[in-house]
Amino acid sequence: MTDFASIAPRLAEQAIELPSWAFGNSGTRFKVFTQPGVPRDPFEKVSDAAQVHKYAGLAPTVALHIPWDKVDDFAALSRHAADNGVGLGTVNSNTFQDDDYKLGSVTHSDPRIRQKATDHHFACIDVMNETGSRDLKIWLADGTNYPGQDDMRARQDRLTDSLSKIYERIGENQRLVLEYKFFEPAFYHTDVPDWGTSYAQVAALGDRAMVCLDTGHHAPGTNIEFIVMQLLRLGKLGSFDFNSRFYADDDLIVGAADPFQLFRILVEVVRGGGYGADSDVAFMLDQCHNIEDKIPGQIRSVLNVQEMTARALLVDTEALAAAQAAGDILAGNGILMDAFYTDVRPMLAEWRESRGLFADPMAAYAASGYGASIIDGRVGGNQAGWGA
Ligand code: PSV
Ligand code: MN
Repeated sequence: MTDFASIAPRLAEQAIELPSWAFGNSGTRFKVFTQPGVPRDPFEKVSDAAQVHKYAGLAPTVALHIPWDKVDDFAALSRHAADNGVGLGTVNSNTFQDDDYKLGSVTHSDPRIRQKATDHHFACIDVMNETGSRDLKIWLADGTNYPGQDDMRARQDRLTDSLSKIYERIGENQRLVLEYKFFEPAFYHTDVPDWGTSYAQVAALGDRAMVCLDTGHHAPGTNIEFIVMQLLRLGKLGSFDFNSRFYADDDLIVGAADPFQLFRILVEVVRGGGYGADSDVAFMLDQCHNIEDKIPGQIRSVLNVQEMTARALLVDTEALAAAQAAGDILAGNGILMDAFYTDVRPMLAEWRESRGLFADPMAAYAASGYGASIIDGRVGGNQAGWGA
């Protein structure tokens, strides 16, 4: 197997973007739980995200969600991020929390509502221009609940039309990334349910339109690493939204439900050139921490991705290629499993220390007192959550 020392330099190339919404209150449709110390505004969300980077050393940017993270002065938010050692990243649009969008947003049959949804994306691009963000990430709740409710073909055509208007607006150095999800909140059909639909839509737009793969957005049993391989092969994998699921869009800590799946995904990422300084594939988390502490939840998450990345980098690719060429099934499988079963945690701890980082980021954060300071300090105001 490849040894850790030879892959160590590559680990420094990793950057994982954090979602601002991971730091706000969240829950299920049954209950949104509040936690003491939760941010009251985007500035405090960025401060919390900066803690994750301070302790884990691999989460240098924060994704924004508009309008949840709308502020009067985005330059001031960018400065606040920089002062805390991080930057602002992807801008996520939101066309799923307005009564007008009950029957859809950019796919709606009413041109007024389609225009409203398109204008919202234009406003997101204005934010990107202020923050210097590269990616506009679009996830649509559009779909129907009943057969016959609307014409699926017409909706797909309206989607193409709206996306092309949005795409025309993005700058030369910006990208549009279109996320897919197979169900929810629409239950009969979803307008962008799968990678194929997202791919068909973005391929028609142009080079700066890519697919976003959210690991939680597939039917049980889907071979996600195959999709990763295919999108990388086609040059259309724009970004990852990492999280874990047991059942549906659970948004649990990445690597918690099925670490082996995360490993397999990262093996294909590395194999396909989607990892490292030369790749444009964005690694992001899209998670909520409904019952556990949010900042340590995010620290644990980025460490999980780092651990599985290290294991993926450890795969002896030469030996694997030889086994595959020889048709040696068990050798090929064994080479992959050797890397997967390597406990890289002690080596990562040493590697972190050698770079002036904390050997144990979870323990260092716990000892820092930051958690208690925000509980004491954030008194009054309205905590951020799914509406703000
Ligand atoms: C809804 O399913 C969702 O979790 C999507 O994955 C988006 O990326 C995220 O919300 C933020 O809009
Ligand atoms: Mn997502």
